[in-house]
Amino acid sequence: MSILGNRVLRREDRGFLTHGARFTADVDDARLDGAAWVTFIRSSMAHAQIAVDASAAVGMPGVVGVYTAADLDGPTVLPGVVPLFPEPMLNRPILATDTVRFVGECVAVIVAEDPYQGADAAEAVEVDYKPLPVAVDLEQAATDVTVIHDQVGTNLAIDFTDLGMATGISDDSFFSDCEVALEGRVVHQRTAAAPLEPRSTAAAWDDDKLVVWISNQGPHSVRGALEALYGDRATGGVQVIVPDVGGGFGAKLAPYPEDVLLPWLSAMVGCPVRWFETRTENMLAMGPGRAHVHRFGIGGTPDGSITHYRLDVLVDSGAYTRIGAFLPMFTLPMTVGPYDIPNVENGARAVVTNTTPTEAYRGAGRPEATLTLERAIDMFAGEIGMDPAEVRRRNFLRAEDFPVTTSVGTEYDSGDYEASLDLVLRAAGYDDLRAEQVRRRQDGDVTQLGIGIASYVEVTAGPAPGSSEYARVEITPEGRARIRPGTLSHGQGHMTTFSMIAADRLGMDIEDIEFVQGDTDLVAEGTGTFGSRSTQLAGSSVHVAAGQVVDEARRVAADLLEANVEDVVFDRASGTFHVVGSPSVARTWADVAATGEELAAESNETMACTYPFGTHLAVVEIDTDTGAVRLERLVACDDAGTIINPVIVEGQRHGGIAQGVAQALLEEVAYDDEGNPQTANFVDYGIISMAELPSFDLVPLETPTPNNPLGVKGIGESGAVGATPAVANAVVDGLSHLGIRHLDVPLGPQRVWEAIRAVTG
Ligand code: MCN
Repeated sequence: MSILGNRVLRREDRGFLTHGARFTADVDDARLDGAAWVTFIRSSMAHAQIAVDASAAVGMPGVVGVYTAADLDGPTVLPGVVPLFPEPMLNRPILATDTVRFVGECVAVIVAEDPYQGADAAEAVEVDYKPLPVAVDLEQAATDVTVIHDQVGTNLAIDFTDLGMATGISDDSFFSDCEVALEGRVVHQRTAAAPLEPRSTAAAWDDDKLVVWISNQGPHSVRGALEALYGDRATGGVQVIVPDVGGGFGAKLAPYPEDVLLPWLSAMVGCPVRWFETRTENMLAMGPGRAHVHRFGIGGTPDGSITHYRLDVLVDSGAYTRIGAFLPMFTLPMTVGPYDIPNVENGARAVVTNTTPTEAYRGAGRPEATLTLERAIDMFAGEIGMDPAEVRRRNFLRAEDFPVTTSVGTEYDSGDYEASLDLVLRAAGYDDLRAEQVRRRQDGDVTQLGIGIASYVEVTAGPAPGSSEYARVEITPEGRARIRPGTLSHGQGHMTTFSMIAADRLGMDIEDIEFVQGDTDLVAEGTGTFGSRSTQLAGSSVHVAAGQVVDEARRVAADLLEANVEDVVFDRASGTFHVVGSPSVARTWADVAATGEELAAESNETMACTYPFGTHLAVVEIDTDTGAVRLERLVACDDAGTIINPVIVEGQRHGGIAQGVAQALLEEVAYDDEGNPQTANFVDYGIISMAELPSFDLVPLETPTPNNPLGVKGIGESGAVGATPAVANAVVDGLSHLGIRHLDVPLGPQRVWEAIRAVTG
């Protein structure tokens, strides 16, 4: 019987629970002996001309190097991060030269014998600021009132319509055929990835070889960036090692200026160097996510049919174009979500502001498409006086029509959206919830009940049409197996699930599978972990390569059995090879391996992306006296195709839902009008905890995809896609009898209380 689908506990947790994790800052490697510590000096102003005088730091106790942009004779600008696009004009300087454009931008760097000496010397660096006008608000910045990059002359960094990735936005006549039409604006606030392990990097030159340790989601991508910057000097090659990682959530994807400067610093001071950031540095300088403002229009008929939809996206790039600026490439293809809406138009623009450059954050473009669409559907339902569940049901793409190409040209693989809605409504007891809501309204209860539904479809292993990921499978001399995927598990449990995939194919116990990742000298190729791509791409490559290894082993076994290879079968249940009909005379993996023949295979096949979907239902209680919202229930159905390991999938859903709820109720990276961060630590930033969350009800559904041999879709981000709109819809629903039609997230008590006061006086 196959191990796939079994509730196997995470193999990696044994180590974490006994000796603990070994993060980059814990690395104990002889190549880092005698390492000096790096401290960055950061801008305290959002937009200013600067003059840096670091001379007072030179010669301070323990200080071995003091550098400003003027000293750099190595790399000065961070390379572009999204190869799909032309090299952007607004790449970030590694150290600011004459202008700073956000609080937290690096202006100078100290290398010292210990971090405390580095902190003291940093105090001695003088930065003279001549303030410039700031552009913090995204919509204002889009009007070019204050231009941030003089050499470009506009804050518009990318127009996705010009790139042919959007239809463009027409005029109001677009909705002229609609009996019912309404429009709205939805703010997607900036949220921090806030991994428990902040960023950390170390670098050493081992003769002509550059070795870098980094807390990151894709060692090979980092190696590529470092080769581009240091290839001439690193004639012995570049090795990137990623030890245990305490969360990334998308923000540790591309290397940052701090990371890529370390090799240069190491060469300058002549010893290895290490860096790790404080929580405040992390909140200032690691890119946040979301940061969209959308305008939408929706139109249809009073009987609930939606015929027209418009989505106009503005995304905040922050001061330079990093991954966040490009994420509409995932928002636009998901414009119509799970619905059959024939007339659609969309547009997207990325705009620079005097804030920290934005990055990917769990969901990266798809939660944004979903929140706007699901708010629009609820507002449409309110306008025509129809139950929001019914409006969704009437407009879903039908299960029998898959595979289906949507009106924006996205090719969905498999799905049954109505099934996910029905399962959730049943599990939640929807009719009873509505009855209870009516009762509380009639009784004038202070605590009102809100019920919110969100249906979604998202894309994993995107962007379309598809991509590939490397994996190698090899048999060890003892007859066990070793797998080397090009992805990087940083909390997702790949050691367990990928071992299950290999064990299933090789007929071995998962304890016989050795898992190797995170070292470019040990794994030949790779792209990394993001976009919930790992299982469908690297997992499938493990599956394919393991199948090839079995075929090779059959040939070797045939020699041992003195039989024709066509007559030899592999029995996966026992993990042995035998001649057809003679199972008693069998050869084991150990027998085959003992011949000394190399048994190994690699796979890196391109596979189409997949489209996981689901429905979330949130129940909230709203204290109408104080505006406090409490999430009482969250019922979620998240389809991820065939499930490899339900325990891990449930864990991924829990984590994603928690972060989705956080966006709906709590978390926001905030700036004042001058661009000063207001949330630079975990006291001011309302990071979600167990105290704010109920136990979630997870409803299973498996709709295998035809797009890869395992039938799997991604699950890593689904929770974050579905939960935010479900909770947001629940809060507005709970206040709709007061005449409230829309509220922007995060729905903290003050915002909710003010909204109630505005309508009740
Ligand atoms: N899985 C499964 N069956 C499926 C799909 C997935 O058993 N049908 C399992 C996988 O084998 C894997 C896990 O679920 O162990 C997640 O797989 P997948 O959906 O392929 O996603 P990735 O492994 O590519 O992870 C990326 C995704 C993203 S994009 C973010 S952001 C995110 C996330 O995963 N960041 C995380 N989950 C995180 N979890 C932790 N603990 N920390 C982060 O930083």
